[in-house]
Amino acid sequence: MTIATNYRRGIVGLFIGLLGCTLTAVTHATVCRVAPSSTGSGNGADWSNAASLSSALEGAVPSLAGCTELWLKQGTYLPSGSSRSATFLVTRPLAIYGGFAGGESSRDGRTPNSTATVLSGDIGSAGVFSDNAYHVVTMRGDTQALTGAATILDNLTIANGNADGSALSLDDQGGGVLCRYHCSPTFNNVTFRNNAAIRGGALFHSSVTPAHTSRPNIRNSTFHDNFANYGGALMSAADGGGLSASVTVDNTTFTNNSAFQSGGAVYVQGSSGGTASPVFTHVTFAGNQAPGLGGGALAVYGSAGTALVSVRNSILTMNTGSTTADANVLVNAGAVMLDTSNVTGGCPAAASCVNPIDLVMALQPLDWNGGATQTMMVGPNSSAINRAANSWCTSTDQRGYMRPQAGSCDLGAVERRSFFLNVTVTGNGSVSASFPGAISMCTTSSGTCSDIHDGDTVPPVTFALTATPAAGHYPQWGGDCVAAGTAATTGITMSAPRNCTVSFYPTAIGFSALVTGVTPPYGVSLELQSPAISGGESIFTQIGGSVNFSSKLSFGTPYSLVVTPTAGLACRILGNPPQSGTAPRHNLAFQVDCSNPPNWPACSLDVNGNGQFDQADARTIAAWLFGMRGAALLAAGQPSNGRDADALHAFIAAQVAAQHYDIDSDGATNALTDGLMLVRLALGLRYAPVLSNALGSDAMRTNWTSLANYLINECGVSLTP
Ligand SMILES: [Ca+2]
Ligand SMILES: [Ca+2]
Ligand SMILES: [Ca+2]
Ligand SMILES: [Ca+2]
Repeated sequence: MTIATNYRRGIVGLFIGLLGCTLTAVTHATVCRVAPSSTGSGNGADWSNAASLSSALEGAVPSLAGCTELWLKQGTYLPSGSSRSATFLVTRPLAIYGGFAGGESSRDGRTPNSTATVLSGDIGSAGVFSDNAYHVVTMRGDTQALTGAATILDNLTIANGNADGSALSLDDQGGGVLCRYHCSPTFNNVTFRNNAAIRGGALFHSSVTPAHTSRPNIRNSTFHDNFANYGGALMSAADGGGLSASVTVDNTTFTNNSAFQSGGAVYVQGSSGGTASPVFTHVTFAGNQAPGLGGGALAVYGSAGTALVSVRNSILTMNTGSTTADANVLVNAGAVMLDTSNVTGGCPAAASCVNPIDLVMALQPLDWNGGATQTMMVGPNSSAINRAANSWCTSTDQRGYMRPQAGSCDLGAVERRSFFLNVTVTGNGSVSASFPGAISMCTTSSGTCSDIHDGDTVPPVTFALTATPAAGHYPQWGGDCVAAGTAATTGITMSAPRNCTVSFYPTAIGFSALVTGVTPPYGVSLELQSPAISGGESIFTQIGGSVNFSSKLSFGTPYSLVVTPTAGLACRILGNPPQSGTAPRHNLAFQVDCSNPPNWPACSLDVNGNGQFDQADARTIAAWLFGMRGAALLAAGQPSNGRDADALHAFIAAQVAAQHYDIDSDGATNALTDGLMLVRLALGLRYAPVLSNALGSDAMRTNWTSLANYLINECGVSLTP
């Protein structure tokens, strides 16, 4: 990489850093607040005037009719009335988000938990199922299309619907949700449980006329303990000429759903000229039952129509049917394509399989494993791990964790996490781990050593890291191990990726003072005062000439340098390091100039000599620190007030040699620390934003006051501290 490239990258970084603002997408959603019981005026404008869910869905007053987003406070919502036809009726596009504590001003403030907000059909006698609503939610897209982009149910539970009524009135389908006409909503982080129907216990969708499309999108959701005659959890139905019904299901778990007849979890029907072509990707079907006719996970009915089911990167296991052959899949006309999926017992005779897998998945029971829904974790040594086809990978798993982990995607709805431990060693020493087979070669100059651990072990993998310094050194932990300070050992809990650093520093800090300009008969006495020095101080007296006076300090101890010239001699201690302070980790090199006229330049940031410190000066200094010289330096330093590149260079070089531009006093003058702060100052920034992410790790001036005092008092800059 060229110096110029470095410079450009650096300058871009400087400006991004100092702007420090975030661009936020502008949305025009009209948000209405909703609570199980309305509060205040019930107009939904804020949490103290929360609407009831029914009035918000109906648009009972103009303010509610204009809602495009509903924020639901946590709690249980029942359709109003005791008629079994009571339902939460959705007839216009609405994004319905659950999980609010009540008080949030953004969706991001919610805790992901789909079970905190429950839309329940348990009307009538509480706990009695037979008098419950036929449909907890009814989505009817006949007057307005209910589409995925604008129609969302998110972070909530739909439970206790019981569609055991008449087929004529459609009260036999969709106990949880009945979704008809142009009905293509998105269900994200939804739990469907304890719903029942004759057809489609939790969700039934169909297009009704050829003009409508029915294509729901189900993501990151769990269907458990739903029941029906056909399609215990879900039924997609396209039963008639020109009708279509296709559902897309990603990262979703179906467990312990039952169909008395067929399709324990899912029943897909494309018959009499209809087309049903659902796609399931990274879905776990486990422990579903269809004892009557079979298809514990899936049943397909494609008589005189098209019923084509695609299943990818999924798990079908522990399901039961009427026979072993139909334990997972029943095909009654139509087709099931299983691509890179695990099916216990091997590829079902009725299905077509690409890369079939028949291994023990070691699924764990449905439980909370992170995310908004309960999931079935694959065991730490499961055959599901890294077995999926990367071409079908989703970007996250059901819990919202990134895929892939450990290089390849896992089968099913959950990606078992892998966390890296990275340890970076600098200085003289080594690091070892108590975990068997863990990091090795974590020694002097070896840079970073790494180790990978399972991220879903409960409780998390824990062990100890031990830093062993070379003689005369001590460890300083940083990164995720920063809390260990200078201890020899620290505990590591692999509940997240960990990046630790260990720096081994000398226990003794070098101290030197270069004295110039003392001629006989004049002399100067230097006193280094510190508790770290035996006797409390070290004294050196010099008559004439220049000398390097050196001593040792311990890190973290206070020090003070006292300079006492003989009468008639004037000496200056240059700006860095501070004349008194606390010993840092870097060596302290003082410059004491007693010459007349002074041998060293006074601190000045006015590089172009126009009488003030301005943006041109800051740019020139930053460019010089990035290594630019000659024409490039001159170009960066415009306007240069007539000074040429050599003059600019000579001025800055002398200032850097005198340590004046090491404004954070970390013992070095760097573009991305000292240079960045000067650019920010020249652009008018003041206070903490000047220092933010711009201090050297061993800086001695670490706050605005000390920085401003230095620049005002030593360098003559006009600032308001
Ligand atoms: Ca009831
Ligand atoms: Ca993986
Ligand atoms: Ca200037
Ligand atoms: Ca510095």
